[in-house]
Amino acid sequence: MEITLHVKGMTCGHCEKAVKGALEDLEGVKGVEVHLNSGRVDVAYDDAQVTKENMTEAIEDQGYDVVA
Ligand SMILES: [Cu+2]
Repeated sequence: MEITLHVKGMTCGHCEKAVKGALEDLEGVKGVEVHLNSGRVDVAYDDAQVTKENMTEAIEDQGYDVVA
């Protein structure tokens, strides 16, 4: 499965790393690509192991907002 999340508040490489790292720490996440300029985050995942809600929580825990 693949999903694109729209994340608000990422401004630099540190933000990118924080979001990418938080997602990669989730069981079932296989790949993360962060597009800093557009705020898009592409995630490849196993939907038997992890949900969009899990990803949203992980990102929000880092201090960023998931807008879609
Ligand atoms: Cu930053």
